[in-house]
Amino acid sequence: MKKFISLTLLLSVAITSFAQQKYTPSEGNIKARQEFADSKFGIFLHWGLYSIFAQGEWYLSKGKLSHAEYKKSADAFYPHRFDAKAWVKAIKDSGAKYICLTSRHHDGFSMWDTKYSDYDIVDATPYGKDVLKALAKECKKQGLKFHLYYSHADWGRTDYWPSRSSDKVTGKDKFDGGYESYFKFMNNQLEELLTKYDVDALWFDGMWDRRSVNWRIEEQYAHIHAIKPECLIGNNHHLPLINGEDFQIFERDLPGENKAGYSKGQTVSNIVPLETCQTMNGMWGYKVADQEYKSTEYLVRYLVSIACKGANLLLNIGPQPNGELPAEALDRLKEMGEWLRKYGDTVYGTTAGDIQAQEWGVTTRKGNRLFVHIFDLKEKELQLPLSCKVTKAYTFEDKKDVQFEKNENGITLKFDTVPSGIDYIVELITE
Ligand code: FHN
Repeated sequence: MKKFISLTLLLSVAITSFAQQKYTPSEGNIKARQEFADSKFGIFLHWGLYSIFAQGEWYLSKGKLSHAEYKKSADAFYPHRFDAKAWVKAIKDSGAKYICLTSRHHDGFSMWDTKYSDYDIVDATPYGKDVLKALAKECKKQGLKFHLYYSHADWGRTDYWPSRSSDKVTGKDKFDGGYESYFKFMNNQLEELLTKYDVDALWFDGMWDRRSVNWRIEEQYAHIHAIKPECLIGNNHHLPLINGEDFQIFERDLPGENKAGYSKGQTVSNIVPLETCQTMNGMWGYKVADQEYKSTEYLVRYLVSIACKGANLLLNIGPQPNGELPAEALDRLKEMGEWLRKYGDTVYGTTAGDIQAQEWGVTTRKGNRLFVHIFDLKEKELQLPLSCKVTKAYTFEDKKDVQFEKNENGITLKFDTVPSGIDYIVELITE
């Protein structure tokens, strides 16, 4: 008890002085950032109570449901086919280097045995097992990093502010004005996640739900870093980077773009690693009607295009309520893995390419090696606007020389036949 009090005291002293200062990442954190940036590919898993309804993770709010009724579904949550070992193996074989699991989404249901609520997978379901614990253990065993999604928004708690999304939910008591207790609840849960499950990164979401309030976010970040300095913090708030964050998130968009509409005003950081999250079909949580899975060809090209921006892809799967990953998702994981085993050297550990996305494709760089990824070329020649000197060019696949001609705009690659395939890669050695 004494030990606990002094740890809490130490933490709060550290946090109070930390919160006002500009955040300086620890050595371990900087190392973790680099490993994260090099890893380039992770799998996102939106899995929770909402999976049961098979209507996506927003069903409680979009369906204008009663929270009290929705909660009852916990008594039917029995993912008897869940196999942490098989999930992690399939994900590892896809070439992904980390997973990010929704520990608690906006519906407020916790996927671990939290002592701060009974609305969790162990206490409220007949399944009664801690899936987060099983996944954390398997990730460690199979060598994947373990990231956790954590929602700042909560559509059920009475100490969470009224908001556009939570107001649609019926059957719950009114806001009791007690954000202090919600803040404490979140910090307690986060402390639990960090100490019990040895999390490598925390992925926040939901701050966009109420822009006008004081989330005390830097204080929360300081609390996390005081517990585990090397834990990376990212926040999908759709805003520019906030002091204390270790990586920057873009939703359904490449850094610098705003096609999906979430990234308006999100200036791209040149200090921290970047990550784009995207769905494999159209929805984050499992939705029975959504079979619009993106093709492997599209996903490979998307991954490479994100790498060209110097960023990671966090590719989402919505596991089924029975605990299985959908067969369509497993197929894509397998095929992406086959591609990455052959060509991963041109993706992992790379930095942004010298030439940004063109109609024909993209580029990635690793030291003095520049990879030209050709997705779609109609001719046997390709003009590359480069300012660096190219000393050699060959096909990545079989190391056959590719003829090239220097000119005032860079070089022109000359092929015997028009390049084809998912991604025809030419490696250039540059000075
Ligand atoms: O509302 C969530 C949504 O359900 C999902 O979790 C995505 C993932 O990036 N983020 C939020 C919307 O910005």
